[in-house]
Amino acid sequence: MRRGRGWRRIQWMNAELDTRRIAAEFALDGAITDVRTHGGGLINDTFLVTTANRQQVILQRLNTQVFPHPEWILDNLRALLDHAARQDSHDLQLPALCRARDGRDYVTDNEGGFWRALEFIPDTRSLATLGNPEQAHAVGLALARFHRLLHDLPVNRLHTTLPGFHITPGYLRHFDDVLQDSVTGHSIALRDALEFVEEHRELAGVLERARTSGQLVQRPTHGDPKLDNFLFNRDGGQVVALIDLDTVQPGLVQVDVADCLRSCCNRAGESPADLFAVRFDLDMAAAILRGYLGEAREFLDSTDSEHLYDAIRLIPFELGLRFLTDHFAGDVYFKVAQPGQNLLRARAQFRLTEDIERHEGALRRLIESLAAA
Ligand code: ADP
Ligand code: GN1
Ligand code: MG
Repeated sequence: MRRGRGWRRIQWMNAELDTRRIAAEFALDGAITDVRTHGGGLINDTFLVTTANRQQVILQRLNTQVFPHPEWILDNLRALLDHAARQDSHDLQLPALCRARDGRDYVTDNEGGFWRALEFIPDTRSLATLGNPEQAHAVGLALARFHRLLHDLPVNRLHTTLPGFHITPGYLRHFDDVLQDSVTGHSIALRDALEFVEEHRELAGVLERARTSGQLVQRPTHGDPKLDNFLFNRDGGQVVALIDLDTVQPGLVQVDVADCLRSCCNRAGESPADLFAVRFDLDMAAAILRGYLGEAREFLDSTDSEHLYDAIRLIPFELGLRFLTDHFAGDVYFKVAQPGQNLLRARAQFRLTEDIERHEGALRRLIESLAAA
């Protein structure tokens, strides 16, 4: 049956009413005056809620297909916030959890939805792309401050909220399974992407081999430090907060650094209008690494930095593989605005990987000189 515009409007109004009802279950200051969708994340649903007393909170429905135990996310967040509160001083704000009226810090709905609300950090902005190396330096510094804040939190205090996250060989196995069951015809774009994966199979295990042989250790990590999860002050000169803490779990700090670089140094974005515009911006990378490594001495040793280049090359490949798998699987994991977007995203990450490979010598020299400084 074809549904018209009127039907879609009713659906939208019902969804808005449901969201308001959920928001009202949190202990907010004043009556709710506005609820609107917010941000452009690919996994959860985010809303900005405003009350008559001008309180603002971020209300989120966590994606329970992706996070099998959403309550573990809150356990981790509490562990992280308590740990941060015990430090004498730290230079990074983290969003506090809002209580629900029943005293818990989450609300569930009748359809199995899992909701939580966070304090809105005011007077900030997130950037779509980095404007200059000073901003890049501020991002690197903030990520190092986050890692430093957490490095003495015993890693076994954290749940693994997302099993298999950033374990590249596991993504490759899943890709092979999905591809086997797929009936999609193979266009030139698809054939190129498949060929890229074939050429990079060996790369997939590079960090897992280092981890299982004991060269790299797991520590508390952010898991998703892409550019829009760094909140800048109004003039865009400093990072004041790091948000989107759902993937905080045991992992490799090298993966965080690499994920941050693949997001910040690709100024054409994740769904570029022109694939040929995708580049790895070496100047931005240098500024981020300078900010990060300058601050990270307390918890990084030389073996840690030796694996940085491998991680920087691996993570865009891994993300491309995840996007490509989702394209074959029917866009079941990453939200898309139109069909084919996950294929475009995959191709963009693969181009980024290629550009990183072109800069291998320069990147290795840069890391070595900054780590030795
Ligand atoms: P997602 O997991 O979907 O990426 P985020 O937690 O990153 O969701 O939130 C989406 C966007 O909402 C962010 O990029 C940011 O602009 C805004 N946002 C989220 N949390 C806060 C907060 N506590 N204070 C201010 N803005 C926030
Ligand atoms: C997802 O939730 P969001 O949009 O911040 C994904 C990340 C990817 C990112 C790519 C839990 O992050 O791993 O790098 O999309 N998060 C999860 O934009 O899978
Ligand atoms: Mg986000």
